[in-house]
Amino acid sequence: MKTFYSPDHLRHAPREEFTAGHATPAVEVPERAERVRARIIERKLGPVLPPRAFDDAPLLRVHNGAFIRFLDRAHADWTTRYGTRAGDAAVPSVWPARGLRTMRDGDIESRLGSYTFDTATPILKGTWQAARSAANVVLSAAEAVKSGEASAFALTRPPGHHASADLYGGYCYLNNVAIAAQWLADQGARPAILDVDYHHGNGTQAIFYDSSEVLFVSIHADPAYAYPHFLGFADERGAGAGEGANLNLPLARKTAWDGYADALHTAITRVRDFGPDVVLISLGLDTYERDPICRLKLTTGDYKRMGTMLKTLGKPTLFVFEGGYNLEALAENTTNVLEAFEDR
Ligand code: OKP
Ligand code: ZN
Repeated sequence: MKTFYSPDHLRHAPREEFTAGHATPAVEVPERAERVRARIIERKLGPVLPPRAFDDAPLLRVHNGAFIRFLDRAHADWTTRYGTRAGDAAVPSVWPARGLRTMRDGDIESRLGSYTFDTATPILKGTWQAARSAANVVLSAAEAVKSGEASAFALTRPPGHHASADLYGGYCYLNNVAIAAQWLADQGARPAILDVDYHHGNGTQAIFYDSSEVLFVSIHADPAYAYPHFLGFADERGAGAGEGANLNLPLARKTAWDGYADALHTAITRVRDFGPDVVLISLGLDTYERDPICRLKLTTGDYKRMGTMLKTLGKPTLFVFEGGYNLEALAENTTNVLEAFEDR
């Protein structure tokens, strides 16, 4: 299997995030992708290839143009406003909640508050370059699958599935999997997205909620107790033409493989019924039993079982890297899923 990877992700190196009102060490760190890349090479899973440069058109099919310009300029605007006294990370402290006015062309504070929904997603000097290169990575991997590869892995960082057309958050800036799915649909394909990250892919869901062209299925910790808290419930089934093309399968705390496999079976059945000609997997490994920020109970061996089950779909498959924060186990868990797709 070909892996696509850009070292530009190293430019996005958060040091801390705000959790429950205090600063905690960041978990979405460069070492994540570096460990996975090293393990892919060790296990001889296939070549690790640089992306080619795509223009902005595929990004603009999914994201709002003003949002993209904002992301590109936000850190410079923050530095102009505050110099270094506010630290390197642009993070808002106020939001246009109910009754307040969204200000997408206001000053930097107004724009940060209008374009994000949490305090966990800092904009650093190199964030835009990293996110923009991740879009090239996922598009290059989509192009490989489109040209006949049975599968490909986009080793994207930062992740993407929490970002919607004009909102970033949850460590995500551009929605990598959505950009690839829309690009594939624009090439005439019929894509289905299956999101197995611990967290609901609220951004991906929102982007395709009204669409019957792209199926979105997500297995995740119930938002009644887990991030992103405000989307991902079972009654969200799509709207308008997209009615029925969205399926959420929320899980109880501490669900282990047996319960997980039931949901995965339901998800796979729905994907198969949709009749896709390409499947995109939002591959988060934070369902792992010793993930530092999550509460499901999958084991390292369970990721082989997951890969084997996904392979039964028998479709060209694009894996897109999302979450997973246990640095000791992340690379093994990731390659366990991917290796099930290798015929050897
Ligand atoms: C990104 B991905 C929770 C603080 C915020 C953000 C989690 C983002 C997960 N107390 N946590 O889906 O793995
Ligand atoms: Zn996650």
